[in-house]
Amino acid sequence: MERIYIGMGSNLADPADQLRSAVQALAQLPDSRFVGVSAFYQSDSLLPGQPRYTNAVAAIDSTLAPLDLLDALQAIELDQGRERHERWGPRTLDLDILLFGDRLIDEPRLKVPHYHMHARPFVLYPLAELAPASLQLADGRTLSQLLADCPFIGLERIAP
Ligand code: PH2
Ligand code: MG
Ligand code: MG
Repeated sequence: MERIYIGMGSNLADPADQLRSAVQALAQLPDSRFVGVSAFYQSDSLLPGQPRYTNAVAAIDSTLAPLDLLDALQAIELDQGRERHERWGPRTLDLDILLFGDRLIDEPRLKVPHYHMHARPFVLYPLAELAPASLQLADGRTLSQLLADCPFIGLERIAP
């Protein structure tokens, strides 16, 4: 079993409800055990002119291969009405594999650790609710060091 952290985001069609449904779906993944989910956090979109996002992080333990997990997560996104038009467009549900054990994955379909997670407050703060502060990311920095460089600005923590 490897510990996997999954970033969740939504900015369409009742985002908090989308995240709650996603949690139910993650709990049904084959060959996996659901570990937990952070609180939900609201923030403005990185791209102007889009609705505000609700984000959270979930943790699972799994023996699934990374690309099999990616397939399963994309199936959940589609099931919840995800449509891919433009990159970074508004979405009903986005499920991103942030960390997969201590693996470095560089495949055309999947890069882990997730690009940009190191500097996104809406990823790091929910992640910190589930992961130890000593967690090492690929560049050798710990989660607590990354948080120190990532002020809690523009985030609103809401109950799940
Ligand atoms: N995801 C994006 C673009 N902008 N902004 C917030 N606040 N949260 C997101 O998850 C997010 C975003 C594309 O992945
Ligand atoms: Mg994303
Ligand atoms: Mg994504």
